[in-house]
Amino acid sequence: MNSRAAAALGQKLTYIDADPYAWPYNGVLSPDNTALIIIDMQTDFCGPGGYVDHMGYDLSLVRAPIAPIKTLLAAMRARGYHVIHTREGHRPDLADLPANKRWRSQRINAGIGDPGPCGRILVRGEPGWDIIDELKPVDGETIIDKPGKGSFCATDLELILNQKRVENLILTGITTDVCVHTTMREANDRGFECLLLEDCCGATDYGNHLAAIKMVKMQGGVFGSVSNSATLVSQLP
Ligand code: C5J
Repeated sequence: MNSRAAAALGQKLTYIDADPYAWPYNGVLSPDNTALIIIDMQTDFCGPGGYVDHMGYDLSLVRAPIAPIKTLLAAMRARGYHVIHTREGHRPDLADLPANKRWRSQRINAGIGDPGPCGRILVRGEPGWDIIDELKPVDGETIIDKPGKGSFCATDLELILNQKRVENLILTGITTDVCVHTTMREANDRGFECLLLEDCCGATDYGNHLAAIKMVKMQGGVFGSVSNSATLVSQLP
């Protein structure tokens, strides 16, 4: 819906304080046309013994968004917004795992499909692939299983968003510079109006997290706009 149509229906326009522009661009923001997307909050990406832990990265960086997402999720569930969770992972027979992705993971001792303390790394159905307890989906929420970094590649996410008439996407999860960024870029190219919440995402390197946020803000908001969970919750209709 555009802002003129919203005004004709007597719908109040709402803008969330964000950088570099107040979001969404047209002020049309409601639980009907807006979804919270929580990307890859799986043990493999933020839990002990998972994929990221295998690679030796500092887990505190990827665990930092858990508490803010939990608070945000409760607020958005209470207001009736659409909630979508994603999980990166591969079929048990690894038929959807590109050979180069497997090779690169093996090089750094975190072979996708190999056994580890949380089961086979990044394999669907294994304990490490599951969404962490703090952010478990509830009935009625959409779960997207994706083999890649972007949530639109080889999934039915776009079809589902279109069926639900979703126009605005609020992006959270891990990692800021990889799966969150790729998803935001894909969504932006498809015409979705995107908001990245900087305290609700995290990367395996803090400099990369900051750089990924900075990239969004270039060119007047090249992929959308950036805010934080406290601002959003206080201004959300
Ligand atoms: C990565 C992700 N980094 N969820 N996945 O491989 O960002």
